Amino acid sequence: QSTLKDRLAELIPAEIEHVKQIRAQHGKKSFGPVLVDQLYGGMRGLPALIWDGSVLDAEEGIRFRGKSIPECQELLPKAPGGSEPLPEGLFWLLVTGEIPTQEQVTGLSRDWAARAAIPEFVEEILDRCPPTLHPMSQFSLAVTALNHDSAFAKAYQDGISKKDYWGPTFEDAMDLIAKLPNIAGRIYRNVFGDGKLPAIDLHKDYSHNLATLFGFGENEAFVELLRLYITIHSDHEGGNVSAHTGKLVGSALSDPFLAFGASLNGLAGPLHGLANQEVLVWLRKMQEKIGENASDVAVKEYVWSTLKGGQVVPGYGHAVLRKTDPRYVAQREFALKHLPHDPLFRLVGQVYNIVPNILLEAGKAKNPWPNVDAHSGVLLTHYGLTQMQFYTVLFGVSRAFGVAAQLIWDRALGAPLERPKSYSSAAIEKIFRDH
Ligand code: NMX
Ligand code: MLT
Repeated sequence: QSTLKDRLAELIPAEIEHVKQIRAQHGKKSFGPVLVDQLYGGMRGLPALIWDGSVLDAEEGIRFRGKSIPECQELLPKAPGGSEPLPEGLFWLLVTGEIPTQEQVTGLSRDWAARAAIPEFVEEILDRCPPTLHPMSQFSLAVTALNHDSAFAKAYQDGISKKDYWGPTFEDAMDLIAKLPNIAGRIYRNVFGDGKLPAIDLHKDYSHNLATLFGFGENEAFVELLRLYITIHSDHEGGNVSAHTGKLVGSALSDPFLAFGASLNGLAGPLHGLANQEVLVWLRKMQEKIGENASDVAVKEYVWSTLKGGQVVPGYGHAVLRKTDPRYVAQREFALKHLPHDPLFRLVGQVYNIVPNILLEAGKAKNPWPNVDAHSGVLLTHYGLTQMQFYTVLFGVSRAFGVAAQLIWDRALGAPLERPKSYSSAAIEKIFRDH
């Protein structure tokens, strides 16, 4: 059975030829006009990036290497007795486009567990952070500091040839993913517990170890939730803020730790990954204001008051999606199976029946339907992970999978420095003055 690195080494030469052929055949073809509105409008819909791990369809949602979430749930290897996909398998799929065997997935679990230790100075950085520093800022600090031992940065200093970039990038990508549980676990225990961490078990899978570090390793349903959670949050094509930032920073040949540290800073924004925290804050405020088991009328009034206050309803809307996010659906199905009577889950269901109609009536949001963040916090809360300021860290652990996979391919395919053209408003007026 080949390892992931062996398999990549086999795939890379053919993919280099494949890309050459695409560029020879289609390289000079236009992808359609660019509207001035797109320059001012956050580049919505502008085709600008290559991203192989996943593609997002506005109606259908995400497909990882062509596979929908239900297909991944069916096809990817599971833990013994489990029914959710192991994120190890999803990473193999993102990197190679192939479904791995159980043995290959176990190999990745072992490899990541063996690489999981973080340097002592990174532990000290985290231990010195005030508990009032947001967990995402701590996370980004620690990931950036891992650059100290980057194989890519060292190889570059030693004069590595361009054609060999992918090897040390692969090693850094694997180290990055492997070390995130110890970083996330340490932040969680420092901020919300007594700072003491159990050791990684070299024979357990990634999600089991992550759950153990948080103190929930004995709860098999929670471990299953983490497997699903990491899988569905891993990748959402290339244009979202965290993925695009990682690719952009990586294009300067900053190593994967620097690149993904930058991704995390983008994920920490409330319109992106922080929305999972914001949803819980918003639901709790709603409960304080109108009580638990509130009527539909009271919930409607609360939603309108949010909009009238000039705020967004967190967890709703999307820059690309125009239907309910299949990641929301996957989490809803998990909840229906494992926690159908949870009161907060019932509130999320009530909100789902109410918010889209209000957003439609308000008439601004292009997509009134829920996104992934509308559901994730409720599931974590159910199992006792109630500290909402921590939720985006879990999104960050997951997003490393997608960004790392693309960074490996970018270096393998010799992706150039990203440097699009910008214009001033004065320049745009000048260009179109005579038209
Ligand atoms: N609540 C209230 N207003 C909204 C919402 C919402 N959930 N979604 C969009 N709008 C508004 C938006 O603020 C904008 O208003 P204005 O014209 O005054 O600037 C208008 O509707 C048009 O926005 P869209 O073109 O529909 O959305 P856009 O592509 O600009 O932004 C989001 C997408 C996701 C940033 C936006 O829908 C939003 O702010 N949602 C709430 C925050 C959220 O859930 N973010 C998480 C996204 C998923 N993730 O994990 O990253
Ligand atoms: C994501 O998972 O990155 C979010 O849904 C945001 C996006 O795709 O733009």
